[in-house]
Amino acid sequence: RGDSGLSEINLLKRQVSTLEGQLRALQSSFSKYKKVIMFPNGRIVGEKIFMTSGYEGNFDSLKQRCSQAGGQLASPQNAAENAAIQQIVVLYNKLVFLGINDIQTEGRFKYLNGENIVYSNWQTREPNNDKGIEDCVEVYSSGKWNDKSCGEKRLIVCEF
Ligand code: 293
Ligand code: CA
Repeated sequence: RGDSGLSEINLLKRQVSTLEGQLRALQSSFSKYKKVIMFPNGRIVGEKIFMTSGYEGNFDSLKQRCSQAGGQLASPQNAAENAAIQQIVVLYNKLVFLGINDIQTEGRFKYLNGENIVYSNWQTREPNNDKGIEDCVEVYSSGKWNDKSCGEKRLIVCEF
């Protein structure tokens, strides 16, 4: 070994340094592409991406469209995620439907996978199941939630 071992280490050092440079370039490029691709219809919160296409429809239609795109209707699990959805509501000046409903059991709001919700941001005196027909959840421009009839048409926001 001796000399040949040392030159092999130096070769590896040069290769690592080259890779570090390439990784930095890729990271800065990716950071820019993220901004470009999110403008102006999407928001990134941690690992989650919220995106609207501007489409409006009833709950079933929105649910189907998100699923078709390989995502699901926006289902905020914390205040930061809810704020991202609120920003889209404000930007489009249109209320959205979340991937949350109490269709199965009145008063027990669940995600589309059937699990009970872990976060909520109800408007005061909501959910009120007005006229007994409100099983879906819309987001106001304040970010607050209201239960609403699933047959109403709202803006789509999917999460990926
Ligand atoms: C009632 C009382 C209103 C409330 C409304 C919504 C409908 O009309 O204060 O804003 O229900 O909950 O979803
Ligand atoms: Ca309501």
